[in-house]
Amino acid sequence: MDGRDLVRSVRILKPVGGLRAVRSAWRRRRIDAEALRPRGAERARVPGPVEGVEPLPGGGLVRFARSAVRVYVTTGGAVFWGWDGAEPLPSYALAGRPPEPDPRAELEPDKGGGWRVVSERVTVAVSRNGAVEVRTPGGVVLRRDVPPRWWEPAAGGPARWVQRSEVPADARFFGLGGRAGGPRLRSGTYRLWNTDPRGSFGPGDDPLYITMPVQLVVSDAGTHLAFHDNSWDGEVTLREGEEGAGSGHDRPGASEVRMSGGPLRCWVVVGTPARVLHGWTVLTGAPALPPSWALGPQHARWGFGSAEEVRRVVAGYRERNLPLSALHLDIDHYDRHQVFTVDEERFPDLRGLARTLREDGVRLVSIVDPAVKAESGNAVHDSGSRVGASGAFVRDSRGAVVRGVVWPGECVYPDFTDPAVREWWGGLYEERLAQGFSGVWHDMNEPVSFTPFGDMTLPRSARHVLEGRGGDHREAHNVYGLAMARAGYEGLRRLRPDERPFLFSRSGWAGMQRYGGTWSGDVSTGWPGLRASLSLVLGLGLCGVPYSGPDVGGFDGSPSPELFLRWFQLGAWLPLFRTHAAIDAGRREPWEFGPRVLEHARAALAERERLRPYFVTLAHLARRTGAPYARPVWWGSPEDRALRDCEDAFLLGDGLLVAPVLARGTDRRAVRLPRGRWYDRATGRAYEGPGQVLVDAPLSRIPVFVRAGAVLPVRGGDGTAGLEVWAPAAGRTGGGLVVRDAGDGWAEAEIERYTSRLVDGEVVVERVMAEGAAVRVEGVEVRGLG
Ligand code: MIG
Repeated sequence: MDGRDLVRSVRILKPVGGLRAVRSAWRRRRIDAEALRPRGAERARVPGPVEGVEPLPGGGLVRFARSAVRVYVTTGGAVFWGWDGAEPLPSYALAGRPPEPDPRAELEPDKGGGWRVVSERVTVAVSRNGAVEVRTPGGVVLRRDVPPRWWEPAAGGPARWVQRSEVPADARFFGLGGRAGGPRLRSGTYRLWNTDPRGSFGPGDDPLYITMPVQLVVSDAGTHLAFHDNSWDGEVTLREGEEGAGSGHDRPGASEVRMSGGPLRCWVVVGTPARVLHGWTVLTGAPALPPSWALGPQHARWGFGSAEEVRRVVAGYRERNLPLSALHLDIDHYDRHQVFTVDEERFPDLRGLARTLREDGVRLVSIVDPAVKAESGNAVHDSGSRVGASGAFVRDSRGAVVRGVVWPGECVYPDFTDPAVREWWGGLYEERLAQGFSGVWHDMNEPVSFTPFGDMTLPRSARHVLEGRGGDHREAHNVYGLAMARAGYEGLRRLRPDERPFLFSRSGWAGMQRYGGTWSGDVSTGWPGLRASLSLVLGLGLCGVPYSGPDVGGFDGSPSPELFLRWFQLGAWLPLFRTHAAIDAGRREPWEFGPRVLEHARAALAERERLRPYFVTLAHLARRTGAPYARPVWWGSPEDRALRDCEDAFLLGDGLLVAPVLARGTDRRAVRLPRGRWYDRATGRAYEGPGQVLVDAPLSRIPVFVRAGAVLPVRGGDGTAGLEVWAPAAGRTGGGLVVRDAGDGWAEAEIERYTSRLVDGEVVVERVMAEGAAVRVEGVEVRGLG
């Protein structure tokens, strides 16, 4: 533990009683030492030489002297391989049944005594000693796994393994869940263990709350996603390659995945970035569609203190005519920090408060923590103790309920990997709905138990049901938040079947998008934190989780007015747009930073409101295609190497490019544009990409560009729907998709398709109807002409 950790722990432990936490940490250490034998002597193993093959649907089984690998291609073009009998199921990541093997794909001999499966979109080859290669249909190698290696403890127990892979020398890595130092993942080691970083984090802190063995690799040869479906503690070491400047001495990029147990199985999806994300959501599920109010501005704070303060804050927005869609209540509205309770003294009539806010168009969102106060008399504790034969709470290897320390004091932890526990827990949200809440915010679900030293989580030996298979926390830890999200989402669906749940969760794993989104967690206040918050949103989007956003203004301390404003201006263009801060941090209401910041924040809010229909469209498209709202600038042109290294701007859907200000004292900034014509949305000036341009970035706004020809759905100040159209470049056409808000239920909204073209110096916009007929749209607002 370094000095900073110590300071952080003291800050955390003071309010909950340090002694208890120290005791709990010792208990954890003792119980793990007793239950988890040291690994002792280990035997190393590699597959050895090939011995035979067995054709099976979509591919086959290749047998080696000391292992076998099942490999197949699915109808959607995703490739699966699993060693030592590993199959796609069981899996926490997959959405139900895995995709079917492609019946046309067959195992055939490959050069050098190996075997391969050729399909329309991808070829996968297994060499005679167990290397696995993924190639494009043209035969270019995208990824080459050397034969894996296992270490088996002689005394029994989980085998650990390592898988080394090579990727092209020019490749860039992205993903691995939410990483603060990205979005481009530099050479280094990234741990796979969901972690509360204690206090607040910056770009150098790793791992954070959401880790995933998902890597998105972009190179000249193509884009691919590799997913090692294994939830155990592990680490990934990445090394970016180097090109020998034509000397022929390229050093390939490398990935080394090390897992401390669990299956060695891998999914690979290849194609354009859009294809890859689509394939990924076919595998792991479509992102939940947030209700449209969740795409509006939201405000939170730990420590609002009382109903009066909440009313005062909401009135502050209304008096200044600032839009506000939702207000979030943190743990301080609970009765002594206990989940599913209300402090009746400070919030005497929460239902009434919710009702009046709702009349003003403001919804209430509630924090939900997983840890339950270990005290009989606590209703959640008592009802949980009656679930099934042994109760809902995680037990240790001796059968005693595991106790940790969180805000309410000594706590127990629901085992969300048990279907019966999920069902019980989901039912508890009835109380939240009855209090008038419209959505939930899951926190502390890494899960956290405060400790002054070591890992702030449950003992590694703690037992989990794991859907009936049984296992321990080493396997369950990383999917704890995911399983909690499932419990909450399914509970809300049962309780209120006509409304789409609004849920976002601090921790999670591959597939969490099925249940909702996430947020940055406790990003530290400062310019580095601002940068880290963009990294998280972009990286998570590439892992299939499109809805997220930072604590605008940073979690701790007090941002300078300038920093707050720049954060606010970025947040306004991200899916979750929420101001939030810690109990001992400065204020985050936009009027707290002086009149100038207020006016500029007002402008950012107005832009957000104007583009709400665009955000609604992007939410629908994310659900249907897996494409995140906020995408790295290389999304449409991954072959542009300069764009792969660009981390200070992003695309918002197909139409916009947002270039936030991430440094102090900026009034101009360089922006790297993808190919094509782009307009500065504020000045209307046209720029031709690809290339770098220098544009104004005054305090009043951040640079936002529109793609020439774009058709964007907007909402006028009076609430009327309209289209904002930007002239296509001469000889080019443009267009856009629009999906309108169909309410907060489950009605399927139709996709409207628009095209734009130049006819005699005039922009013609047409709506393409189902039968291919085109209907001219009159009266649109066209910009960028001359
Ligand atoms: O240990 O509920 O990330 O958003 O305000 C801190 C109090 C617990 C951490 C969350 C933060 C929230 C805070 N929580």
